[in-house]
Amino acid sequence: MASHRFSSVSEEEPCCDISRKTKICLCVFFGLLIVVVIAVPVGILMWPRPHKEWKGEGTTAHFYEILMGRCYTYTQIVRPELGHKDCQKIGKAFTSAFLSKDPCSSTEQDYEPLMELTNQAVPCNKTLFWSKSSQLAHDYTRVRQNMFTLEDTLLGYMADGLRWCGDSGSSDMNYKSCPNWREDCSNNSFSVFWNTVSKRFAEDACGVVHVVLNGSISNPFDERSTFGRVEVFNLRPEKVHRLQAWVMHDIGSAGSDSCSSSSINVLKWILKERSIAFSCENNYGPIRLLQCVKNPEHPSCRF
Ligand code: N1C
Repeated sequence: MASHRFSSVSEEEPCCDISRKTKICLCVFFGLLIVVVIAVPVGILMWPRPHKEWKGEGTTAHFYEILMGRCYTYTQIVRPELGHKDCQKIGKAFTSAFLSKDPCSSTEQDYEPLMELTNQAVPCNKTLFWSKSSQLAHDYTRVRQNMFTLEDTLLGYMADGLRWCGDSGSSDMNYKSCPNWREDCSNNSFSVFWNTVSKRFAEDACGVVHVVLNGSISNPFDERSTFGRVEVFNLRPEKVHRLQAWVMHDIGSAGSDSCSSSSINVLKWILKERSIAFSCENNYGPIRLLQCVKNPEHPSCRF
């Protein structure tokens, strides 16, 4: 009997050992299976995908910080009279307009919340447009502080000279490349922004409005420029009485008849059709003086 009991125990032990090992093996197996079936696909989905490559320069480094810094500088120092603007909200609305979105399918609606947070009245007779004459126009408003280019308003001031874009497959900005207007797509986040804010800037203008044009290039008025495509067509004839053009030649460049050139005639004609009066002056004195400050020795600057 004793020998029978002994032999039955010794027969069971190897059997129990095997089943414990088997259980451990099964646990490890199912554990691994869960990792493979769940964790790997989740990991793949969550893994940051490389941004698409575009032909244009990528988002400006420290874009958000620059935007915020400029917003506070403008509202606290440059134009404190503008009153309270919520820079945190403005910054969020700016980035929400393009982050996690296809940078080639940007729309005016994307920028609508940003536009609402940054509305700003420019006094009548004080709007200054420019085309291919950015430096000169801004030199002028720097000294004529009561005149405004778009970059002298909050939103233009914040965005001036920056580049930005996002990607539909990522919540980050693309710092490597952004779509170019010519080579990639026209509805890119950057161009749509300038079209949208330029449109509002023109719609809001009133009284006599001004434009600085570059008389040293073949077409001082370019119908494909933002000024020629967007701003001229969004002036409101019921409140804009006249457009005054100042066609400026670089110091030392030949020719002084730009106001009678064919491209300026096109501008005149478009405005006539829109019932807005037009006047034009070559080398407007006060702006000429600014050019001369930079070129005091030039013969044309000897008054
Ligand atoms: O295409 P443009 O000039 O005629 O645009 C200038 C015109 C101005 O009157 C502004 O109100 O349109 C507005 N505007 C800007 O304020 C602006 N700041 C920076 C348009 N574009 C602006 N930028 C960038 O310069 C933007 O990248 C755009 O494509 C250029 C346009 O410059 P431009 O051809 O000399």
